[in-house]
Amino acid sequence: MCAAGDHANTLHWIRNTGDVSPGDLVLIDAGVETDSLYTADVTRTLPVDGTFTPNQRQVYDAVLEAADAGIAAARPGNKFSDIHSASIRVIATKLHEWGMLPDGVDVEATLDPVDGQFHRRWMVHGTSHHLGLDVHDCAPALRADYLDGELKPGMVLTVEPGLYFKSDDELVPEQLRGIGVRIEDDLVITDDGNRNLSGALPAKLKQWNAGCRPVRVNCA
Ligand SMILES: [Mn+2]
Repeated sequence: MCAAGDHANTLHWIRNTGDVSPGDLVLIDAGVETDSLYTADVTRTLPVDGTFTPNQRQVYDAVLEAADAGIAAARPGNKFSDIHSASIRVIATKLHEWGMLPDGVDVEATLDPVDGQFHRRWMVHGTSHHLGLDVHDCAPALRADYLDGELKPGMVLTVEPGLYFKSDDELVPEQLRGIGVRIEDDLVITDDGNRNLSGALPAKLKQWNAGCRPVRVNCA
């Protein structure tokens, strides 16, 4: 899926249409299925003309921080849902800093599963899904086995927080409207943490500065 500008705020812009204009971001969510039938999908969000505006950078850095927090929580012994909890806490904290939560609602209040969840307006999906023979592998599994299931070495899953500020959303500060960002990596859980299978795809400026470039993947 490829979406530029405000189209990135539609979760699955499967029309893959629209102008790619200087000054906009382009969001590319790329999935593959190999000859073995195993699947994967990764997402990167890039500035079309090579440079983030300060507002785009603000949103991108928030999503990147949420991704790092989710990746840090992806280790054996944690629950699958701990990844989402870690990422969504960062998202909620940023939205609170930016004054986007209702008056009197702090981070803990919005994270309350029953009376909160105001932040979900701008990240309406979960942070992770398993990868396997289905790109959303085992998604219909019972909560006890999936969300509440324990992470174990060999499991492969995504971490993909995002923030989506539609151009006509009047609850979003005007300067942030029209910006949509998602960063998605694929991890394998190891004995002592995880290995980022898509880490060679730069998500951070320092990776570019260090000369890191996307690698060619041979699926044969
Ligand atoms: Mn995905």
